[in-house]
Amino acid sequence: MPAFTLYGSRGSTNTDRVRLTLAEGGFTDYELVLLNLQKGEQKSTEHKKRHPWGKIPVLISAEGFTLYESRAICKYLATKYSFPLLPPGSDIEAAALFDQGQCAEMLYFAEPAGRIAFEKFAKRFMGLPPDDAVVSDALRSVEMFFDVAERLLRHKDYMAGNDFTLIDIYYIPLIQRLFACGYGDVILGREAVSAWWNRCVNRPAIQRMLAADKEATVATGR
Ligand SMILES: N[C@@H](CCC(=O)N[C@@H](CS)C(=O)NCC(=O)O)C(=O)O
Repeated sequence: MPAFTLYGSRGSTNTDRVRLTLAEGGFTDYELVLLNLQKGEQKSTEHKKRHPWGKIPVLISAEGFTLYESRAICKYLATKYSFPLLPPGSDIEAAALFDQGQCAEMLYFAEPAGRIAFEKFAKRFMGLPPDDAVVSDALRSVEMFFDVAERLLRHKDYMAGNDFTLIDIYYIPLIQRLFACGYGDVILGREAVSAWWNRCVNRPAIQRMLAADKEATVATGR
């Protein structure tokens, strides 16, 4: 029996955050159950018992422990299986900087980047046109975010300090989505941000997972 089941969806940035964490930790003893969001499988009565808001990802351990929210799942997995992706628990300041990095990622980056991904990517599959006003407002926020990140990354290698952590992983799926939507310049147009991005995506485990996903995308024609 696998250690846990991960309920997710293909092409879901929140699921990919967890999958990248597992890839980086070299952990494979789990089952991935894919729900079809277009068919609304995440809103079934059965799935709402796992996630009261009817979303993915959700982790259920072999013992029945249930957890939702991608970042909480990533942190749980890194702690439980000792992936070297968290600051040492004994270093209170490093832990505080990690929490600070998570808040900045969620509120200042993922919020506007998620709006762009929804308008320019998800809506395509719903047969709806993007709202250009929402996109340009969100793009302005993302640009402003990376202007600040550019200054910070001139003095540290990674988002939460000098080590690669979960915080860096948290960015990867939505940045990839920005590239897919034609906004890669927000990264490539900034020297320190671009160098940080290369450090992240050139990690062997991350490279392998992204390459496998790219192949799967080509094979399914999405
Ligand atoms: N903050 C949540 C967001 C979860 C989320 O919005 N998941 C999306 C897929 S990427 C979803 O389930 N969308 C379908 C829906 O809301 O019905 C997390 O990080 O897990």
